[in-house]
Amino acid sequence: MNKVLLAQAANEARGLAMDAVHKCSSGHLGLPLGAADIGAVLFGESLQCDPADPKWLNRDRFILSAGHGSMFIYGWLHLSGYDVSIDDVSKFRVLHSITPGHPEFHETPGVECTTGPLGQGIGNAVGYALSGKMAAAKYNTADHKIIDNHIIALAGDGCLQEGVAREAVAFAAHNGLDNLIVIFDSNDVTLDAMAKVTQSEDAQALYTALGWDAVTIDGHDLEAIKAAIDTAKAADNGKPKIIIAKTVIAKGIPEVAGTAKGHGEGGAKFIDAAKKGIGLPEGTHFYVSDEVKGYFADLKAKRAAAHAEWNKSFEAWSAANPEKAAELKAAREGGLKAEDLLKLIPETSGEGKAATRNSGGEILNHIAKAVPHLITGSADLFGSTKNYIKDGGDFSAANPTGRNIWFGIREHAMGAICNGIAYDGLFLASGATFLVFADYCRPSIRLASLAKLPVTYIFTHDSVGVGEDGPTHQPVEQEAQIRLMEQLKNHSGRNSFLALRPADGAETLESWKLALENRHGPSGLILSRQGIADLPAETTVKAAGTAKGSYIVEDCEGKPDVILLANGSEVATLIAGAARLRNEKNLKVRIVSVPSEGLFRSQTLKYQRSVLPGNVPVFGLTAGLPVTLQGLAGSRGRVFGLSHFGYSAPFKVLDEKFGFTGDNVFDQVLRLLK
Ligand SMILES: Cc1ncc(C[n+]2csc(CCOP(=O)(O)OP(=O)(O)O)c2C)c(N)n1
Repeated sequence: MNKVLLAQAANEARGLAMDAVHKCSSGHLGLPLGAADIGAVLFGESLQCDPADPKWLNRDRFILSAGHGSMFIYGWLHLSGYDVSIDDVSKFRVLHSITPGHPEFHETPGVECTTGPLGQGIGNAVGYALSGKMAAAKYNTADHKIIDNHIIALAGDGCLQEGVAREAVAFAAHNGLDNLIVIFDSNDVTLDAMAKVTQSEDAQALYTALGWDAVTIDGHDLEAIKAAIDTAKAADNGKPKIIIAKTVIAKGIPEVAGTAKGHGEGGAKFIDAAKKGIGLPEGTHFYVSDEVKGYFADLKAKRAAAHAEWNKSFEAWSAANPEKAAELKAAREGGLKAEDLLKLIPETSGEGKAATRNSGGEILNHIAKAVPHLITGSADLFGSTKNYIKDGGDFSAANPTGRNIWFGIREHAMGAICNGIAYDGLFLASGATFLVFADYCRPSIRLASLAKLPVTYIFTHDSVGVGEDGPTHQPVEQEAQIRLMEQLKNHSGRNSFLALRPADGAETLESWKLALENRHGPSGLILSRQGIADLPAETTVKAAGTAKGSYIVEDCEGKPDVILLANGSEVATLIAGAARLRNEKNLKVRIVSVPSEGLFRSQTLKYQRSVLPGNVPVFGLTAGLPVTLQGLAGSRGRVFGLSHFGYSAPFKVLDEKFGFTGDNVFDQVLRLLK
């Protein structure tokens, strides 16, 4: 290792961070300066990567979990030869630059995750590690080890304090993810204060007790850093590794180094002297020396050569294992043709008076047979969420090809881990819990939406129909919250989330298809606990209608007197009410199912008007907050929903008490039409 050169590179990386933060008068200096020596060893020595091909299958994945230190990764990506120019670095935090305030997936070559919300990156790294273990077990052969890499995450006190990280690190150890290395930038400082104000655990003892290999080093000693990484990489011992690197935050700016003032941009006013102090030529900005440029140019060539060697072995592997190669290719390209897959599913699948969670489980099992890279998991609720892949095996250290992930009671980590799997792009991940606990995963769902990750969330027990478990377990406001994400566009201008609440087996089948085809962001399947009778429409009508987000389930001759609108289990209740309205009041009634308002709003205006013409009063029924359907019912319409928590009682009792009956639909509609 060329220590002199790497120490110089570390100081030049510090200089880049100082200039970038100073130029835009914002951002965080503490981590890029404090962890610069770690960056030098990683990017200048230890990372198995090819800057010319940031998506190389066998690269080490580097995750800056502490995303606020984004100038760390931008600086090192630039220095090590990724397609991040000095001009890009100088445009830190400028609109539409590839160097946004916090790292964003898709925006910058070499950025593996969108990070910044602390702790998520640890969950993502665990997801990457799971994906890596699974891929290695699935694709490596005795003759060819095409996947032989590590996941390396850099995290601070903030990430490791977060609950999502605590869940994820326990999961990682329990599942023997020894391909995971967390480097803890342990600088004893957080944002407001010294870390001792908010934490007092012994990190080495804590992680050791959790089942990690933990080592504490001087995070400015290049040799110690390299030795720790080498040791961690070499130990295939069933344990994830944590390197607790003691560092001085904002090292290089003496006025703020080692204190909370060093965390953000507070040190920026001292940078002229600081740059001089670390040996950068006076008066220069965004300075990189010829020596450092030369070193990294050579290294880039060496890395490309190593990649080329690997390519040979990959080609030999592909020739020897055409089926595996085809599967890997299909998984990486992601061009899943759900239409073709669904031909394999018996037509009757999911039909009958079934709970949509049961139909969903049955459908998932059919799809799993056709899509070998589809995996799923549950937060200790497989028995209820029904998404267990029969004959798929359970993922564990001993069985890394198991397709069922036992996340434990760790919903938030489940979300972040599924995101990590999706970032890696080798497996299609889904995770399940009760709808009411979607709240526990929401920060990860938000990031999946922003980062356009194709994760499917399976949320069952979708209403007060949960019954006896009572208000703690009965979702009311959750659907409305999730549907807000349907209104939020991602950076490609598409709905950032696809929320589907099917009303029967046929709609559930179509919903799964839509979720699998949705490669542009996450999808949520909102499924019932209780049995629901099939809707009266033809299966083909239901399928085509679900694909449009909303459709007419039952119509009348001519212009309707009223349109009844709902999704999920409430559609069947509308049908009961409509029968009385027709028979007793001779009303012309149209019934509309709306599994996804977001999808419906994406249809042509003509289609939307053909379902909801705008000149007919609309009555909406929802077991959620009335606002869930108010947008579709319009100001002249009326939505009957729940505006309060539920109670513990059998669901039939609650349906009567709260008015989820055909008779109440009858009364409410007459009131609307008065
Ligand atoms: C979930 C979340 N909460 C709060 C913040 C705001 N925040 C950014 S950095 C930080 C402190 C992080 O401390 P540490 O990881 O020790 O970073 P360091 O001070 O070493 O840079 C906080 C609270 C955030 N980004 N994410």
